[in-house]
Order: sequence, then structure tokens, then C-alpha cells
Amino acid sequence: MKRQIVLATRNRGKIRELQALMKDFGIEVVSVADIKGAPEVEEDADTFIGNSLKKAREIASATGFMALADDSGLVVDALDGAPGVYSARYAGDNATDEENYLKLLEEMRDIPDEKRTARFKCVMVLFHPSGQWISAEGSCEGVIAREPAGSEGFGYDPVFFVPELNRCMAQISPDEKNAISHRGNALKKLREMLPEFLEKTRGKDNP
Ligand code: ITT
Repeated sequence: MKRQIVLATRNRGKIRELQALMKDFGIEVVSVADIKGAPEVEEDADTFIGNSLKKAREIASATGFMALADDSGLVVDALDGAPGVYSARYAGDNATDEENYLKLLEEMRDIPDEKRTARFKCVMVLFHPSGQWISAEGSCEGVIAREPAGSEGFGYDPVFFVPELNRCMAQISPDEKNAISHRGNALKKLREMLPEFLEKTRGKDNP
């Protein structure tokens, strides 16, 4: 039987990027957003690893398949690490991407250029229904822009300026983003661990 990984995320931007990054993994990738009746996982941990592990564990046990979770966010130095794990709901519980980044620009209005450093972080967990799991972290350094630019990507990409490319993350192509992003970096590390993990869990799918 072909093995399968369920993406434990409902964020369309993440799903798009993960599917592109995993297309040559040799493993079928489906999203929990396409599985009827899969639970909504409450993200109540205050660390990336805590939330990532919770999402991956709950989706693996609900579906019976290996689940890959991505907990990620924007860590801004001048805001003592905010919005961090609360990035998705910085401007309120059902905030849009635009509301979130406009709030960030407002909070950062008086912060001088040299103090606008930030990074995207991502912690991924691959959880097998047997209880075994692995994790990997990735980050991507940048600077918070003064105004939004670009329409690619999602989330805070329009206000995340990448000095090495001299453009905002929303101004680069999906392939360029995947090559340098926190998500791409985390997945590169996870991929190195994948063959051993698949071997260890072989024959234990769908308990
Ligand atoms: P799931 O929990 O279903 O995966 P979510 O959007 O709630 O979806 P997170 O709790 O991990 O996921 O929050 C991640 C937020 O961080 C996301 O909504 C964006 O605001 C921001 N973010 C993460 N990765 C990003 C990226 O590549 N570009 C821009 N913003 C990003």
C-alpha cells in the first residue's frame, strides 16, 4: 500500500507551499482540509513546538495516517519576539492577513530602520499514529518594511523585507520563497530524517 502523509494544517498558503516542497518526496500528500470530519485542533500551547506537536498528534490519531504539522510565525526583535506563536491572530481571533500586518506596521511606526530586524520561524513535527515522531526547525532572517509590497505568498510576506534579495517576501516567486524560507529550511532537515523514520514505522500505518 502506498504510504501517505496528511498535512495537519488548514492554512491554504502553507498547504500550497508544502505540496510544492514535497512533490518529489515519493509519498502521497493530502491535506486535512480535504478530509471530512477531521477535528479542528485548538492551538493553546505557548511554544511553536508545543503547538506543532499537538496538531500533528491529534490529526495522526484522528485519521490513522502520519501527520505533518507546521507551527510558524513572525518573531520581531523590537517587539520582544511578538507576534510569535500568536502571529495568526495578532489583530484578533478571526483577523485577516492584511489586518495582522497593518497592525504590525502601526506598532512599528516609531521603530528606526536599524531596529526593524525580524525572522520567520517554523517548527515541523511528523507524527506517526504509533506514537513515534520527529521534528525540525527552520528560520529566515529579514527586516520589517515601512509599507506593504507584492502579492505573492500569504500572511506577513508583504511587509517582510529580505535584504539578500532586496525585495519583500511577497515580491518573489513561490520557488524563490521555498528556497530560502523558514518552511523550506525546516522541511530540508526533516527530509534528511525521513527515510529512517519511514523504515522504523513501516507496516504500522492505519492501526
Ligand atoms: P494551521 O494551524 O492550520 O497550520 P495557522 O495559520 O493558524 O494554520 P499558525 O498557528 O502556525 O498557523 O500561524 C502561522 C501564522 O504565522 C500565519 O497565519 C501567518 O500569519 C504567519 N506566517 C507563518 N508562515 C508565514 C509565511 O511563510 N509567510 C508569511 N506569514 C507567515
